[in-house]
Amino acid sequence: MTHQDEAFLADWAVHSRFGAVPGTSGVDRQAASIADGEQRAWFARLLESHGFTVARDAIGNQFGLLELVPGAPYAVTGSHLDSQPTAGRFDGAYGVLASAHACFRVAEELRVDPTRARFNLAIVNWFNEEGSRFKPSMMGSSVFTGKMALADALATRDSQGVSVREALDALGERGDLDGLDVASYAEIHVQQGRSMEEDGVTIGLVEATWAAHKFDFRVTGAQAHSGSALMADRRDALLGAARLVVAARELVDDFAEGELHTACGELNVYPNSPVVVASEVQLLLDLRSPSAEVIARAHASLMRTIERVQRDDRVEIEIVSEHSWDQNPYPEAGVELALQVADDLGLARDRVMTVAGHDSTNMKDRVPTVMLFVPSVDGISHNLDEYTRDEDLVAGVDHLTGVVRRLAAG
Ligand code: HGY
Ligand code: MN
Ligand code: MN
Ligand code: MN
Repeated sequence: MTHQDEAFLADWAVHSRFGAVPGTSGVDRQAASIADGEQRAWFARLLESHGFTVARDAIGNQFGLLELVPGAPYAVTGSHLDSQPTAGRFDGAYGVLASAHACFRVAEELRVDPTRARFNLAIVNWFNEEGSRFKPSMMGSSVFTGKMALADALATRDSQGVSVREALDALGERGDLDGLDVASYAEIHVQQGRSMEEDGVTIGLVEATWAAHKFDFRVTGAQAHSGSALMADRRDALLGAARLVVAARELVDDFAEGELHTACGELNVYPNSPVVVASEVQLLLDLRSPSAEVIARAHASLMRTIERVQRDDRVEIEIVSEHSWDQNPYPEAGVELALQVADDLGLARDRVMTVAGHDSTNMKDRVPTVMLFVPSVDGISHNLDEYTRDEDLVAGVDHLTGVVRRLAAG
C-alpha cells in the first residue's frame, strides 16, 4: 500500500460519511439535497487543496480544472456523487474520488515535467446521474452533451414540486461555466453486477452497453368507496397499474435467460387511502436488454397489454415520458488503451458489457471515452449493503491513473 493509496483511502473514508444512513454502510445523498450540497462543498475544497480551480455549469455539473497547456482541450475524468434514496456509498462516488486522485497524481508528474503535458486536466462530478429525485437519470451529462435541453432539466420538478433550478440555487450550485473543450473522457465505476467477482477480474474493460427503455406511465381511473362501490362500477387505477407491473415481469419469461430485465421501482398512488379506490397512479417501468430487437418486441408487447388493461379495467393509461439509450459499443480504442494499462500493471482484466447506464453512456457518443469497472461484492448495488474491497478500490485508482496519464500526457 503506497502513501498515494493511503491518501486515497483517507479521503474515501471521509467522503463516505456524507449522507450516511445510521446503522448501515449506505447513504442517502440524492441530487441537490442538503447532503449533496455538503459533499459538493467538501469536494470543492479537496480539489482546490490540490491546485484545481472549481467551476460549475448551468445544470450544476461540478468541475475541477487544471490548465497545463494554455488553450488546449481537457482530458476529463469523473462520475457522479449523487445517490439513490437508500443506496451504497460506492455507486458514482468511487469514480469521482478515484478520478480526483488519479488527476492529483498525474498533475504532480506534469508539474515536474510540464513538457510532457498534451492536454489540460479536468475532474467532473456530474449532476443527478441517478434520476431518483429528479427524472430522468444522467441529467447533468445529458445536458452537457446536448441530449437534454437545459431549460427542460431546470424546470423538472420533484414529488414536492421543487424544481431543479430552485434546488440547485438553494445550494448555490448553479454556475456560469459555459461548456468545456473535451479531448477525452474516462470513468471508473463499481460493476453493480457479480460477473467480475465470480471470474476473479480486477479491472472491467467496458466494451458496450445494454439498451434501456424507461417509461413514466399515468394510469387514470375513478375514485370510489373501496367498500360500497359496486365492483362492476369501479375504474381502479391501482389495479390497472398492478396488471402492468406483473405483465412487465412476465415479459421476461418470453425471452431467453439474460435477454430482458424489467422492474417497476416507483409507484405513486392517488389519493393513497385504504378506503378509497385509487383514481390515479404514476408508474415508472424500466426495461433493459443486450438486444435492441428484444427491447422493441417487449415495447410492442407492453403496448398490447395496455390496450387490454384499458379495455378490461376501464382505465386510461398514458405514457407521460420515455427515456432510453441504445445497445451500442464503447470506443474500441479506449478498451485497447485500458487493456494495455491493466497489463502494464499486471491486473486481471476482462471485457465486459455494462447493464447500468452511466454518464459515459452520454459522453461516449461525443468524445473518445474509456469506461472501467471494479468488482462489486455479490453484485449488490442500489442497496445499502453495496461493497467493494479496498484492494480493488486502490487497484482501480492505480489503473485510472495510468489511463489519465496516457490520455493527458505524451
Ligand atoms: O439507469 C441507470 O442505469 C443509471 O444507474 N441511472
Ligand atoms: Mn452510478
Ligand atoms: Mn446508480
Ligand atoms: Mn447509473
